[in-house]
Amino acid sequence: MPETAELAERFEATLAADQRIEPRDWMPEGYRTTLIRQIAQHAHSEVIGMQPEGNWISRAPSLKRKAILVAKVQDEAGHGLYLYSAAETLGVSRAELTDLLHDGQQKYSSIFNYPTLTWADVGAIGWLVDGAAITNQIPLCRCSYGPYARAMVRVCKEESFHQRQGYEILYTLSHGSSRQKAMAQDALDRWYWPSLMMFGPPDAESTHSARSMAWRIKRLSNDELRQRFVDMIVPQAEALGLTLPDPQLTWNAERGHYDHGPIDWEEFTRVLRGHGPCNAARMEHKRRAHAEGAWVRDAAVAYAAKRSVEAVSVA
Ligand code: FAQ
Repeated sequence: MPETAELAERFEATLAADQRIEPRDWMPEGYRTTLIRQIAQHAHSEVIGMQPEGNWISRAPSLKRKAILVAKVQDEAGHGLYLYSAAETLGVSRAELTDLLHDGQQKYSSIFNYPTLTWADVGAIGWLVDGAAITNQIPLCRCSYGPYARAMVRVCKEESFHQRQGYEILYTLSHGSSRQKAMAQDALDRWYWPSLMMFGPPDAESTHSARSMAWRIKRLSNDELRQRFVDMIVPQAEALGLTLPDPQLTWNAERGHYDHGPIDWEEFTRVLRGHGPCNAARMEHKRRAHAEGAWVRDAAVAYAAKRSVEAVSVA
């Protein structure tokens, strides 16, 4: 059995060669716990993220829109499952992670604490929230931890469909009647700044970035990703004929990027502390749905036990 120092050397050499760490490989405890924290938070976000859009399934304006939205919301559930499975390879169960979320010891993304007031919000979520999610997740396809990186490949493909459907909803509204266009603009006004907050605090205040980047979990910093996102959506907003609600947004020819105005980090902190517009409602709904689903989990466990007894008696 190799000594810890030798195992640590192998771990660092694997990272330096840009190869993947796999579940059976030795890894430092901090690497494991950082991954569990990030993957669990990501999984919880996908699951809680079903609520704002789920709110519109029964009110989607046509059967086609309803079918698309149902498929999208189901995709988010699937993403949650891939991510819980990736976390399980690190030695923690989905049930444990769910308990940690319910106890308030783990988080989900700040963005899902905002309400969906109109149909245009479904478009804004698809365009901006899925757009931000893809911007963040494409580099995660090169994350050093194999199961997380591989889960991201499929998730990104699905998110890109989600982003297009959101953009298409907003495009239709913004090219419709003046009331529809105003509804699209109102949704953009409310979702723009929270979507910039999704990338996390500024680099100088990001507690985990330096370590996570050294371990090649994160490939780009919070601010780099936020910048990519802003640069991507400015021309898209122009094509929609909508205005991003930031009077300070200007092209900086020297940097080759858009400069944006200040983000309200106090609002971000408030939301993270549980005081956003929907934190309490989201968690209340999640805990209730989990309790109401207990009989399904019990039935699945009983069925699996019965099948394993039958398998033993046949053998
Ligand atoms: N919300 O040191 P950093 C989606 C926390 S998926 C809440 O910079 P890190 C799909 C952070 O945990 C959206 N908390 O942290 C979808 C830490 O707290 P702690 C989710 C946040 O991890 C679309 C503290 O602040 N995506 O939308 C947030 O290095 C539509 C310090 O921050 C992912 O989770 C936040 N926004 O970087 C579903 C992607 N930002 O633990 C349905 C994977 C930061 O020390 C509908 N995650 N915090 O108490 C990541 O890439 C990273 O975890 C970051 C944060 C970039 C989010």
